[in-house]
Amino acid sequence: MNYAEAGGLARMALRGRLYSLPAVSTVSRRTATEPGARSPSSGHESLLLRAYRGEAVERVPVWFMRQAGRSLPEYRAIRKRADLLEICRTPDLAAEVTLLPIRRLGVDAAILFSDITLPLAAAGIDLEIVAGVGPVIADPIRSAADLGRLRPFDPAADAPYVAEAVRLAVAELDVPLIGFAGGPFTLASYLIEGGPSKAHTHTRRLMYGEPLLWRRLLEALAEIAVASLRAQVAAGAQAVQVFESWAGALSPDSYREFVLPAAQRIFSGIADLGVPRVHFGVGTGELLPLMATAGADVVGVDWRLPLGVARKRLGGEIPVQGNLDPAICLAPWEVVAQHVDTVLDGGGGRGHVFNLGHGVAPETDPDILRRVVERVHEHGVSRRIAAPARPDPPGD
Ligand code: 1CP
Repeated sequence: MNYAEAGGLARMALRGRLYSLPAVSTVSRRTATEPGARSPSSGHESLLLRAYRGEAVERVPVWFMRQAGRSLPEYRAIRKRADLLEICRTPDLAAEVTLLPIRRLGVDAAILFSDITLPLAAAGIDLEIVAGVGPVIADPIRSAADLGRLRPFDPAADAPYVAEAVRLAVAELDVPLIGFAGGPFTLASYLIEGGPSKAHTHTRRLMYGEPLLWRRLLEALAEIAVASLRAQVAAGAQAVQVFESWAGALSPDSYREFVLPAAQRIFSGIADLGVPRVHFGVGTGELLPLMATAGADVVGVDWRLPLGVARKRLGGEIPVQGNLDPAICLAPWEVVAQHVDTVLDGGGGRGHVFNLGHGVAPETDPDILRRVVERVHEHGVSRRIAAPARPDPPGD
């Protein structure tokens, strides 16, 4: 039996087991804490973790950012009964939503169902996630006095349901669970703007105009991320991703001066845990050389750069994750398939985890995502996987 067949059988077995779970919110609380429960380390030899470490793999692993919510009908059904933060605060539900894409799409990793702004709410910020808008903060943070409202985050006391959701999900998973946190610039933007923003004008004004206050805010946000990620890993998450989604709003010089130190603090603050650390942002083509110095093991790349070029900008050594344009998944299948192959070829096999260049668009047909996974599984056995050297793209 070749690897692809073995993988297919394993996946069928996994799907069979997961499909046999009742539909919603029935993950047993007991299962996760029983001594016989599957150990969180069971996925250590998984494709995902090996690819994140830059080791040779039999095929390219694949998962999707924002795979757990958004486009899945099962998720929408759950959302009719509970709002987003309620799901996050109810471990059975959060674990259940985390498992949905594993069942339906056959991806090689799960990502915890939560939100990057949840630790802020748990650390004293009056925050609501408004349907169709995103996180909205009643009283934005724009002064030293405002900063006092952001207290340190103690995951065990402030958000024990997160660790419980991780334990419940991990007990059911045969693939690694990825924990995550918001990057300091991205979280600062929500706190300062009071909600989603395209221009991040208040944020940049404060950054340039009140650099000391900015630094204190970013240090506080870095500590929140470290605490949150450490708690998720202690509960069983086997890799972590820092979503610095909006860092692309900055020039390289501004990123270096105002954000990089906090990013470095996050990655050094979790280095001893030994789990792969992914650093992702959107529109970060010009920031990649700096992001390579933040201390992550893997850098996520959006769809604006060919992966070969991204690798070169990253110095050629760091594994990459990405980078299919999420909008391509809205096109006819033949178009999608062609672009999947282009990403796989550009990724060069080794040290590549297939993903979208940003989150799944809500209107995506989950069946297209399932076919993308199948295609990556079939075609992601790169000729170059066994080759020691990564491709060296011509020019930049
Ligand atoms: O797969 C998953 O969906 C896992 C859970 C998850 C993750 C990884 C959610 C649930 N949010 C996130 C991360 C997140 N949240 C990011 C980083 C990823 C990215 O860049 O897309 C960001 C920026 C947020 C903030 C946020 N939360 C937004 C974006 C608003 C903006 O500024 O444009 C939105 C719309 C939310 C709400 C939210 N969080 C999660 C879901 C599924 C939703 C959609 C709303 C809902 O279903 O009610």
